[in-house]
Amino acid sequence: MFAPEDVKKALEKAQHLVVFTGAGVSAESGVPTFRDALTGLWENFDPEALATPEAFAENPDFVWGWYEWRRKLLLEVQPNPAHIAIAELAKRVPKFTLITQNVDDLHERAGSTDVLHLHGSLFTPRCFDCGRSYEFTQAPTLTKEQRITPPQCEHCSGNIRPGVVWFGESLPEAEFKAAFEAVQSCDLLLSVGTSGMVYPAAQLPEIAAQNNATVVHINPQKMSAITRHGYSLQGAAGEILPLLI
Ligand code: BV8
Ligand code: ZN
Repeated sequence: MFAPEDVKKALEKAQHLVVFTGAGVSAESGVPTFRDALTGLWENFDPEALATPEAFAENPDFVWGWYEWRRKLLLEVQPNPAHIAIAELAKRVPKFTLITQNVDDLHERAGSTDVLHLHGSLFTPRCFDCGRSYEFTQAPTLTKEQRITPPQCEHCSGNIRPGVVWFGESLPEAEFKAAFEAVQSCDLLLSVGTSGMVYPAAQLPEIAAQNNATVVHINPQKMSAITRHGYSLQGAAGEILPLLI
């Protein structure tokens, strides 16, 4: 049985630590995981159908409403002890890389810097047509789940879209390249709160294992049984990660 003590030993020796996170690291802050974010208006929708350029082109108000709903939820929550422990871990090792699938800003609000957002962010909207970036002028106004007409681009009056990576869209090149290089050279990788279902991000812990890094999954579920590599530290990130500091 792999214990926090074993990770602490590995941390003391680590030259390059990679922390790879998913929705589970934000769960204890009250941020619904990707599938749980489908409430009310969006309840009966499959995320892979909603989080696509096609869905936005077809139904911009419906999709924009969903993202404004998630942005509103984020403004009401705080980073949790897992985010704070990860920011602290960065100071304890010679080389550190933080890779996330999350589109929230809780790692940054906990003090982490240079976070590699593989799937974009809810805070970097841009024009769907000309790609120019857009600055939010106000907090989301919606009081309940509702359709909202996206703002218009001041350059080409195209619809403004969320700055996230939708299914079928390629990941941001620089971030993916940096993440790929990091997992190939790290000696310890902590995979925190991810079900490892979405590709190509889900490959990263595997590549680290193939490069002889020690891989530890921190998740209430026994992930090593699912990924067939690495160790499992079963439990909530907000309870386990502070034990490593
Ligand atoms: C692309 C942004 C190609 C949007 C997201 C290979 C095989 C099969 C399919 C594919 C493949 N390659 C590509 C695909 C298609 C697709 C894909 O992977 N589909 C899956 C569903 C089968 N991938 C893509 O489309 C990608 N693009 O491939 O482009 C291409 C190439 C060239 C040119 C053009 C195109 C793009 C994928 C990105 C999609 N965008 N997010 C938004 O947020 O709205 S994905 C989104 O879902 C998140 O970012 C995240 O990645 C994923 C959710 O997963 P998790 O974060 O792991 O969360 P989940 O809820 O699943 O699990 C939570 C876990 O936490 C659980 O394990 C739970 O036990 C645990 N937990 C709960 N509480 C806690 C906890 N753990 C710790 N502590 C707790 N307290
Ligand atoms: Zn435009």
